[in-house]
Amino acid sequence: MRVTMILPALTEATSPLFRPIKYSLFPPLGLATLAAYLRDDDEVRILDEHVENIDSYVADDRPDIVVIQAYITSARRAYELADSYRSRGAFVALGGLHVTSLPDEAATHADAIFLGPGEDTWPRFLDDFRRGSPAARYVSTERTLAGLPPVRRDLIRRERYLVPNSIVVSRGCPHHCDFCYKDAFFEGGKSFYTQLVDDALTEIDRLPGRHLYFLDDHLLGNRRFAEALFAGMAGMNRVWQAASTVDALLAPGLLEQAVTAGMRSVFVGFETINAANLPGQRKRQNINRSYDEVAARVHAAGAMINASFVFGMDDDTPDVFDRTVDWAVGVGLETVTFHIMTPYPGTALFRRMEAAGRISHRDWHRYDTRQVVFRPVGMTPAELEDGYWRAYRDFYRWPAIWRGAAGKPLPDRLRHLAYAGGWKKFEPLWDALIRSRQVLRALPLLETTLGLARSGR
Ligand code: B12
Repeated sequence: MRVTMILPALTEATSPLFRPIKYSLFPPLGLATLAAYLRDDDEVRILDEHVENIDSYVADDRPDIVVIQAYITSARRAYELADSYRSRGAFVALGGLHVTSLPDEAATHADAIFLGPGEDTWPRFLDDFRRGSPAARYVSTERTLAGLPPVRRDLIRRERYLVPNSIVVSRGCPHHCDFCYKDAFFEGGKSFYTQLVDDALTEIDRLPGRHLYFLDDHLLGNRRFAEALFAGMAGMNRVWQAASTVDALLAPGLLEQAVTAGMRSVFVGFETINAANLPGQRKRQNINRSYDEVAARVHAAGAMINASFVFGMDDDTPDVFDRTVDWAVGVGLETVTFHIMTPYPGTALFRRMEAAGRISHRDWHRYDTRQVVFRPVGMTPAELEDGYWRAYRDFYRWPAIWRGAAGKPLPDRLRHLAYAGGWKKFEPLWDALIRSRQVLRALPLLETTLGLARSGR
């Protein structure tokens, strides 16, 4: 059987918003996870449109099944590919976050749609398909990561990514924030579950090189699991980055164990510096937590912070941009990711906005967190969009980068400058390397810079 698996581009490579470094950071693992359920004699290929032009391959491709993973901003492209494959007689299987949020929309472009994670539904479908009786809709209900077949990393074009060792050892998150897709995606079963620690360690052990990139929504979400994982990783000489919430980082001891196990940077969902926004967004894990303390603790432990902020919540007014940047620079955050609040279909936030008549349109490809797609309360859409871009510019200005780095011990100051400066200021250099397909040459360069910056510790 011939199977083609496609991850369509979230933002077309021809768009001025396409940033090669962002899309080439690490390989996503959804399709390689599903490919593991195929047989040895099946012929399979994974195409990631963020890192390769797939048009000429697709034009001549005649698989038995095409699997397409759709995110909200890639849905339009996903449907275009699906329609084209269907017209050529391939069986089209569509899944992913957007398909789960809007199954009826997706179903018009597919022979079978998949709701939720695929570890239970995909093997069931494969059996049905081989028997000649596939269903039109599969809904995930059984949630476990025990005994998964190993991710088909051999199908990933490692040389196309900056950190080729992405890994995911859990699914979902224990929290239920209003704006998050997760509750819809995991409906009908567990919404947070982990691998067995030994399986996770075995997978880590199999990965070559030193750098890992954990894709988990919240690696520190189950304390017992995280502690056992970090204990097992302690002697492995790995360096890695992961995502966590503020409450987990404040929990005594856990952060330090993560750093001992090699965590060098943590993505933190601060989301808003307006405490009044938090209850409305059900961001309970942030309520009454000191963000200053989180920053101080992570830095004292020796790790860097990549902070996430969302602008446009109902208590935000036009001063939120300057206040956020000022705080972020003041506490020395190394990198930040700003988002404009975006009500994804299927979320509680979307339902609330829709009921209030505040959704501006349903052009899903514009739901990319860089454009305002709803009617904000405390400012105009133009103020929100301008403020978002200004916040990025202000955070990554050299005087702000210097101010953020000042006051840190020398090795950390150098590392701060390398990261904050390296990420944004030298982006054209990274992009040139990536476009010339020299991604793997960029990594040692980065490692040398950071290695030097760490050598004082
Ligand atoms: C990789 C990644 C990216 C990459 C994507 C590039 C790329 N090449 O894919 C990058 C870094 C570019 C990125 C960007 C963004 N991302 Co992102 N990203 C991820 C991340 C960390 C990992 C994805 C992954 O590999 N997961 C592990 C695999 C195993 O899970 P999976 O992909 O979901 O696959 C399973 C199922 O979906 C299902 N499935 C999927 N397809 C199919 C098909 C079939 C047929 C079947 C049967 C099953 C199936 O089966 C798989 C196995 O269970 C996720 C977080 C996460 N933990 O998933 C966020 C995540 C997807 N990103 C998110 C967001 C918000 C963004 C941004 C909008 C952020 C921003 N403002 O910059 C941008 C998108 C910009 C844009 N233009 O739209 C959100 C999405 C929310 C939503 N409702 O869509 C997530 C969930 C993070 C989060 N917790 O908020 N992202």
